[in-house]
This record gives sequence, C-alpha cells and structure tokens, in this order.
Amino acid sequence: MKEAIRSFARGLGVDDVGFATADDYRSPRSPALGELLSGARSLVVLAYRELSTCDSENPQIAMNGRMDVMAFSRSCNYRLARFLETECGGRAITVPVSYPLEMSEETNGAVGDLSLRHAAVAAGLGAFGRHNLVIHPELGTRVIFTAVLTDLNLPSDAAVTEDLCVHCDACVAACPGDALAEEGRTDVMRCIRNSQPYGIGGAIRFWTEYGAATPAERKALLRDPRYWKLYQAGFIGFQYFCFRCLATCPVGRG
Ligand code: B12
Ligand code: SF4
Ligand code: SF4
Repeated sequence: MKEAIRSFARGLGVDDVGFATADDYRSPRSPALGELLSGARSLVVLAYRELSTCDSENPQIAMNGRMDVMAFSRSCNYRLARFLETECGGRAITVPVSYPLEMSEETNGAVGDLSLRHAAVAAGLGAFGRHNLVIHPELGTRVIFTAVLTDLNLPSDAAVTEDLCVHCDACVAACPGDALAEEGRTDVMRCIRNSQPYGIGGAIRFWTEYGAATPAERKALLRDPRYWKLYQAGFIGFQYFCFRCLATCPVGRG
C-alpha cells in the first residue's frame, strides 16, 4: 500500500514522500498524535522544494514564494488525504505548513499541533542541522514539509543516519537576529522579532501606542508604514521578513 500512496503523492508533483509510524514520531513539546486523530497510527510526510524566491532581497517576492508553496501544499495534502480515505479505506487528517496555529500566551504562538521537523526526521526525509532545521539529502535546507496523519498502518521509512550538516556555521553568521548563537536551540523570540516584525508582537506594540495617543497622533499613526504592513498581514496572514538560515545553507546546492 505504501508504494501506491508514494506514487500517488509523487504524481501530484511533491518532491519527496516519507512514512513514519506514530511510535517513531518523537516531538518533546508537541501534543500526542492521538489528540489530533483518535487511533492515529502513521504519518505520510510530504517535502516541497522552496523556490529561489528565498534569495530575494525584496520581502514581498520572498514571502510570495512561500505563499506559493503553502497554496500548492494545501492542495496536495487535501488530495492525498482524500486518496487515503477513498482508495485505501483509512481515516486521514491534514497538517498544514504552519497555519492555522494555536495562538495563546502559553505557546507564544510558536508551537505547532504537530512538529513537522520531527515528523520529517521520523519519516526518513532528513536530519537536523546546526540551524535547527531539517536538511534533506538532495534538497538541502530549502525544503518545506506538510503531513497527513492516518489510522492506516504504514511502516516507517529508513532514517537518515548521516550528519548532513557540514558545520560551516554560515547559518549562524547570517542570522540577523542572533537567534542561533546557542547550539541546539533557536532563540524563538529573537527570531520572531526579526523574521515577523508585523506579527502579534508588532501588532500589540502598535495598538498599545495607538491607545495612548492623542487624536492628532492617532491620525499620524494610521499613516505610519508600520500600520500599512500590519494591515496587509491582517488579511494575507503571517508574513516572514527573513529566510536567511534557510537560504544560506550550502548543503544540496552543488
Ligand atoms: C512555530 C514555528 C516557528 C516559530 C517558532 C520556532 C520553534 N520553536 O520551533 C518561529 C517563528 C520562530 C519559526 C521560525 C522559522 N521557521 Co518555523 N515553524 C513553526 C511551526 C509552525 C511549528 C514549530 C513547532 O512546533 N515548534 C515547537 C516544538 C516542536 O519545537 P521545539 O522542540 O521547540 O524545537 C526545537 C527542537 O526541534 C530543537 N532541536 C534541534 N535539533 C534537534 C534534534 C533533535 C533530535 C531534537 C529532539 C530536537 C532538536 O530545536 C528546535 C528549535 O528550537 C513549524 C511547522 C510545524 N507544524 O512543525 C514551522 C517550521 C519549523 N518552520 C520552518 C521554517 C523554514 C522557519 C524559518 C526559516 C522562517 C521562514 N522564513 O520560513 C525560521 C527558522 C528558525 C530556526 N532556524 O529555527 C519549517 C522548517 C523546514 C525545515 N527544513 O526544517 C517548518 C517545519 C515549516 C514547514 N512546514 O516546513 N518557526
Ligand atoms: S529566520 Fe532569520 S532571524 Fe530567524 S533564525 Fe533564521 S536567520 Fe535567524
Ligand atoms: S549553514 Fe552550515 S552549519 Fe548551518 S546547517 Fe547548513 S551546513 Fe550546517
């Protein structure tokens, strides 16, 4: 059954497909898989190449490349889940690239319902690098994941056992937020401040300032570029202004 599923997913145009049993998925901080789907037994993890848009100095172009992957992956995830339900007789649920995400003070809006990096590692699609991202053996770091969780019994693919990181520290040096200084840990708040300046933190700072402002100052604040960017993020969704650790890594780039 695994090969029929792999071939269906590859036919959708995804770059790689891996399988992991629920037992092999070990993510220390994420909820148990059974909370997402009762009787969950396996994960089908899909890998997508990130375009060269991540090299662009133009933040709109760089983010638009990610939005392209997000739109494509949403369709692939849904079609694969339908295949598992209609052709393989299982129950299936989809796990998105990043959003929707639980937004609360407890999680700081920084914990997914399922950790796709740990899922990708369990499914043999790569290994963690110095930047705490998963490096794929061929695609390198320029890879984004989604997953479909199912109650079908699908054995895990072989894990990647080599160290794919060449320990050049280019990612550490390129991080404008100094979020990778400590090995094995991303300083999440430093990363978010730099990579999502118009996320929830930026919105809270702006509206706090607005609340304390005089009517004349409020008028000026509504013409401030910060407000215009928050306004756009408000309906387009989360916007990344940094792709440096992903784009700088030389692995898989010839
Ligand atoms: C919330 C989130 C963020 C938050 C918080 C990050 C965080 N703490 O994990 C912020 C905004 C900071 C963020 C930043 C980025 N993110 Co992000 N993010 C997510 C999201 C939605 C959830 C992550 C999560 O649940 N984390 C919480 C728990 C599970 O993680 P944790 O245990 O704290 O994670 C640590 C361990 O993994 C540890 N670690 C490192 N090595 C090892 C090895 C082992 C064996 C173990 C057990 C642990 C471990 O380091 C991690 C980071 O501190 C995922 C999508 C998803 N659903 O998984 C994408 C995701 C992780 N992000 C991704 C990317 C690409 C980015 C950015 C490059 C931004 C961008 N422009 O795209 C940066 C990279 C930051 C970095 N170098 O670490 C990709 C990673 C792809 C890849 N190749 O690995 C993901 C998987 C999205 C996707 N669908 O592909 N992200
Ligand atoms: S996304 Fe940017 S700020 Fe965040 S860890 Fe990567 S390089 Fe640093
Ligand atoms: S940039 Fe260098 S140190 Fe960082 S993950 Fe890639 S190979 Fe490893």
